[in-house]
Amino acid sequence: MEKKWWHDKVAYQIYPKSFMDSNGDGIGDLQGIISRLDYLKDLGVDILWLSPIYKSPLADEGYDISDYYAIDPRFGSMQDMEELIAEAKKRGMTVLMDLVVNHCSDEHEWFKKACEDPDGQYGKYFYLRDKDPEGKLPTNWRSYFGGPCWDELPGTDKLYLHVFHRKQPDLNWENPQLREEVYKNIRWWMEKGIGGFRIDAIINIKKPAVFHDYPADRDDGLSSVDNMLMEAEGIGEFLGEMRDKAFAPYDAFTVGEVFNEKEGDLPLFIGENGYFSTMFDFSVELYGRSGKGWFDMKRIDIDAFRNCMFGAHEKIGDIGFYSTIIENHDEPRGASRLLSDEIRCDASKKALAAVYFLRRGLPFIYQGQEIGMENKKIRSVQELDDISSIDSYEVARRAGLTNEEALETITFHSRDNARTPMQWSDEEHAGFTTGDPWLRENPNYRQINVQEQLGREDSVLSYYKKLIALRKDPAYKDTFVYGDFVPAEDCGHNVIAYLRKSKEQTILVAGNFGAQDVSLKLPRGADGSAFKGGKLLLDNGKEAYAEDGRLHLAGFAAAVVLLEA
Ligand code: TEU
Ligand code: CA
Repeated sequence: MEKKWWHDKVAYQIYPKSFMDSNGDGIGDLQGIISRLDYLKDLGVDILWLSPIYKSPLADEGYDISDYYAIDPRFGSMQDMEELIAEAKKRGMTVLMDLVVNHCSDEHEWFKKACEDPDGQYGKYFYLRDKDPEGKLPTNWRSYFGGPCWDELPGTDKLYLHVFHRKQPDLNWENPQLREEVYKNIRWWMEKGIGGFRIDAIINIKKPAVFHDYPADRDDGLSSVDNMLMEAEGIGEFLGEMRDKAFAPYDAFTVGEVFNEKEGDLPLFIGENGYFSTMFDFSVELYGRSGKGWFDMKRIDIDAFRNCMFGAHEKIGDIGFYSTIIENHDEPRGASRLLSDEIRCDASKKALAAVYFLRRGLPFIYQGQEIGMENKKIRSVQELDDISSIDSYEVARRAGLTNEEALETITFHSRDNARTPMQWSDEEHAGFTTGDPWLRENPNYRQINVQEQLGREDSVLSYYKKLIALRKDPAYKDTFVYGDFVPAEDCGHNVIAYLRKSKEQTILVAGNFGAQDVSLKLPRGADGSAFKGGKLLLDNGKEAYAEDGRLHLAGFAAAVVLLEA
């Protein structure tokens, strides 16, 4: 595999609205991020992905953009953005923007012009259809955030398509003029000195040639967007063109948010000269999904988590590099979803960190993950900000769940969990703002916060720093970055263990997610002789040692061991 500058890096996702507020209006902003760059540098991260900060009505918290060339005043100014890029660069870090081009905002001027003159140039930027006198919609597709994908184009006798919220009209990628507008914007941002993009919801840009209904899959008579996506062919033409015209001239680093690529498409997406540099491994996020809604999702346990991870590596093999996560701004907190109440503690949070972080791939840390932030209890539906959670609550109620049951589901799955203010200290509002935070903080900030963990040698934060340092240690880097990923054979219940193997080294990464002690047989080396023991490169404060051909792990222990014959 051709080596790239980003292969040995560590990435960090910032959700700007909740990261750090510099002016007391309760909303995180660019100056807030700048004020925490030293914290991020000290943590050891290199690539910063910012969720959208463009001008936006924030109907979907910035994933609805009304001007691709402007910063929303709530987050700051273009000057602040330039300062952030420069200050990051000074510290050897690079910034990624979020590229949200499946849709724009209904407050974008393109959409306004389409409303004024649907048959004109800008009408062709969207998917418009004539209204049926009987009120039948063009298709029965259900939008991701609930309800039909079609709404009235204001002031006209037409409808427009939106696979997300009605304030997020889909852009018509079949129109070459629209595509050129997108590429122009990408190049403009690259000229500003960013490192590249995280690419939002990109699989949705290709629709089937003919729009038609699919069998209804809920009693609302609608059908999941997934069915239409399955039928859509030829996304590669758009993605290849975007790569060649916009990314390649700048050698942009790109990470695709791709949920449902077609069987066998992985090499096209992230193989040699793929459409993107990398894409997220979402196998854990997809686990247990149900067509009925969040309330019907199957909960994941450690054994299923391990199977997802191992399955992903089997699928990708040597094709390319995944980006690995345990959470992001659309997901519950990893420590809450992947660690059940019985096993959640600092040691298991560290074990979770180790097993995902040392996989083959580019690790992303989501803000607050490094201190072990958790889901918050949602007490009432009025408290919810996230449009997707509000819809999912209603879906659960319609399916017959009680208010309490529906809230319990939402508490577990809500996107708001990831969006609560970053917990900097035990001061009021977690040190995030001197004003009223836009979203209520998690009350556990009194216990879980950066200030308390900084400098405490056995904190989750200190452990993340050690993990990052270990992955970058010149003595092992080649093995962690390019070594093969080989599942350990002897992985019992609640244990996740694998080998990272280069020509010179075999490193065992293992976590015990149960309270009982376990022991695993060490594998054989390349020459067939069994490993007898090894050098412990990192522990998590719980007893772990390799001896007499076995690795011993106390309850909740995690170990990274350089194996020796
Ligand atoms: O998420 C995409 C998304 O919401 C998923 O629903 C995905 O399309 C689906 O699971 C495929 O099976 C991105 C952003 O991360 C999210 O915050 C936005 O709300 C959304 O796109 C719309 O821009
Ligand atoms: Ca602010």
